[in-house]
Amino acid sequence: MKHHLRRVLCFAVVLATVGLVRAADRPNVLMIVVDDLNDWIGCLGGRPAAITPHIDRLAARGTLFRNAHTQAPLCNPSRTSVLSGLRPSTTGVYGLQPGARQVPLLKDWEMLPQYFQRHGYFTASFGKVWHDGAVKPADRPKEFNVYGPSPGEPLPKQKIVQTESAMRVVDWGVLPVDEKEFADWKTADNALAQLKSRPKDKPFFIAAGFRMPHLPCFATQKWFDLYPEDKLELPPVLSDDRRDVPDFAWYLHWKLPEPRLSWLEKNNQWRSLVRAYLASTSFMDSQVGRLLDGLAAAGHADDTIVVLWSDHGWHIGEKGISGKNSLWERSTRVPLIFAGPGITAGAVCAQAAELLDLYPTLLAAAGLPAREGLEGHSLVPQLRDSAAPRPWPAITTHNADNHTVRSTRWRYIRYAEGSEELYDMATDPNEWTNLARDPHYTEVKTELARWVPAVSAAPAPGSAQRTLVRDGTGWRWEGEPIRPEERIQ
Ligand SMILES: [Ca+2]
Ligand SMILES: [Ca+2]
Repeated sequence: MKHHLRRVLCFAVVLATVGLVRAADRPNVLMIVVDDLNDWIGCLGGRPAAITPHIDRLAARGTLFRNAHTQAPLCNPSRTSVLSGLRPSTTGVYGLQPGARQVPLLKDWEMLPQYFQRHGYFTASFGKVWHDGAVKPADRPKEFNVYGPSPGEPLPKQKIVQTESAMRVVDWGVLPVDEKEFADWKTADNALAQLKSRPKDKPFFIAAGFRMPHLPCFATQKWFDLYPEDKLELPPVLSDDRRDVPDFAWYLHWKLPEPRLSWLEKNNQWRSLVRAYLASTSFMDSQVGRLLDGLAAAGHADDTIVVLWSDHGWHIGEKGISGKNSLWERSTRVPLIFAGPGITAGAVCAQAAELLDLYPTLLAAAGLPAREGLEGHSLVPQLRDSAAPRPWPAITTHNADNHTVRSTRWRYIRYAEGSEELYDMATDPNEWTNLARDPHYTEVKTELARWVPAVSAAPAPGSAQRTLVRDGTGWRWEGEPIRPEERIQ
């Protein structure tokens, strides 16, 4: 019996290897993308703690990567990296522009969903999967069989919070509308409808991209009620935390005082933004729940790989800023969860993982042929056994030539002009003490620095000008000031 089982298993492995498994027998994929969700979710134990029972139950039936990091702390470059399987330092996509298909290297590059489509999958996208505007309407049919709608949020007649910015999306608070008006509700609805109406002779790859908790952080009253103001916890911050970071970092990671955080402090609104971020996170989580319930109701709980990830994290006050666009843990750390056939339930992997690993991982987990030329590494060994060794750290890049390397224990940052930061994440999880100038850590830095990409591509044509120039005693952006819309992305 044992021999027989072994023979059957060997045969299955051979079939999968040579690509003879019928497409219809392959697992489906449901990819849930979240926008600007940091690690304040229940299963990651972040503080303050968001109430996220549905993401937590997905983690409980799968494998949670608790040291997962984005390759770029901004929507467009992060999503371009995930879907192409290439680093920002390879593509030169560091900013909100250009869209991937405008980059010569990526013009005809086979993106992750296209790879599934060529191997017999029906593919569909709803909500914000690619960054808004990254794919021109004429190109959309090439990216997915169905490039579904990506609704925007309902906006109140007037801004709820009169922030320093006139932009309508820089806003947060209770929005007393029917929940079904929210973009994420509609996106869940559209994905669930497609689950029913899809062609049944093919496995599916359906991607649903939620917009919350990206600004504007709106939700109905019941989600705010989860977080009574008097019991609200604020993130831990150290005043003058930036004293021991290089000059260059002051400019690359927002010149202080950062205008929005100053406004929050001056107007006593810091708590209100934290509360709105948590409330909109919980609302988004409820839509994850609707997707998971719909998948189970359609009979696909057991034959579908579900992967959930956020494009990058978010600061609300840590290191003196509110927002993203930094090389610190608040910006780089993201939720990353896989669940489904062949994936260990209830497992937590502490080793460093990159969103870049999604492309090779999903191919391997679905039994598709591996693809040459991807820069990530399959996480399937960790999906089988979360303790399986993994030599690679996670690397995040912010504008050309600024990199951070995150290992299980350390964070190392090296900026374009050579200055450095080093944090011992085991003893200093908030990254308050920069150890880079302490000669005691020279070897640690040398070991981490060898992972810094050897070549950083110049910003791809069409990128916004983002060059820091030395000016007197410090640095400034060439063509200052930083455009306000870049602050809110
Ligand atoms: Ca984002
Ligand atoms: Ca510090």
